[in-house]
Amino acid sequence: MDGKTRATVEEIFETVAEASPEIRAGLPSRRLKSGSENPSGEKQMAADVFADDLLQARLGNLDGVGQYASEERAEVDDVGEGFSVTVDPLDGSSNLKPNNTMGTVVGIYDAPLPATGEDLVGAAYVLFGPVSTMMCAVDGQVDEYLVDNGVRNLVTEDVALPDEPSVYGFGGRVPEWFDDFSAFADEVASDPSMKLRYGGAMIGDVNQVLTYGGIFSYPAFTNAREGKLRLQYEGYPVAYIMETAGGASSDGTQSILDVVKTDDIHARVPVHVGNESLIEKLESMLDESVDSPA
Ligand code: FBP
Repeated sequence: MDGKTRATVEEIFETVAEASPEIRAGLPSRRLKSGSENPSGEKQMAADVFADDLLQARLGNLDGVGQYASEERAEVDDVGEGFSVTVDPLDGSSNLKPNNTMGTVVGIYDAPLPATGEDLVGAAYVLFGPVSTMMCAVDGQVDEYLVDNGVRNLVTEDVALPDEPSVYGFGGRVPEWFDDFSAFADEVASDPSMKLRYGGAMIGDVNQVLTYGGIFSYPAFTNAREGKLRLQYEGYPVAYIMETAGGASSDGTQSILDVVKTDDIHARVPVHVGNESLIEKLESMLDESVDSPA
């Protein structure tokens, strides 16, 4: 990766880190629904809209950013010349009411949006837990930072997914899972070394997997084969982070990074990320089934 690309990616990461205390400070007074829906038809929280507006203003203002897109706005914003940035401003915002984990997810693409997984030059997420942390993936390496007053302080250099999986979290309604995914879930759950850890915010659940080893899935459903999570804002960035940390990703049949994009900036994708052994097992069990979502 050339120096200019690296510098721009780091500037985007720094801008997101700088905005994060403001996003966090804006949460207590914005725990109510905004009264509007996002382009995917979900009720927006006032906090979703606030975080989106703040990030659009900050990231859109950077010299190296050409496009800004977010889960909370219908169209891609052309803001200048340079990389395209996708944002899920508050991933897991329904966790705001019960005061559970949530975060901000960012993808940086060297191509106009919608882009492909191969166009990613960096991805990151901020996690609002008891403390704010940030996981940044760029140039073949993932680093974890503590975010203090908007400044990133390195805590773990070159994060590597633990070899031995120990936690799992599977999203959605169990009766709507395909039988083959249910069979896989049963097998994971019956492994005495595996514990259920599920919090309802993708980024919190993925961070547990990155920390302890294991698997997170938000699968295809019998009534929604494309699953729930969005390819450009959630699927590609989280797959990039997990694969850079030595793990694997899948939409059920292939790496999420190889999923072919469509013209829909809000397209969805089944998401499975975690240890390679579990992703291989998952793909083999989905392959064997006649009602596999592929
Ligand atoms: P938002 O970005 O709109 O919050 O949606 C994403 C998400 O909250 C994920 O973080 C999480 O994995 C999933 O939706 C949970 O959704 P549900 O509670 O409907 O299963």
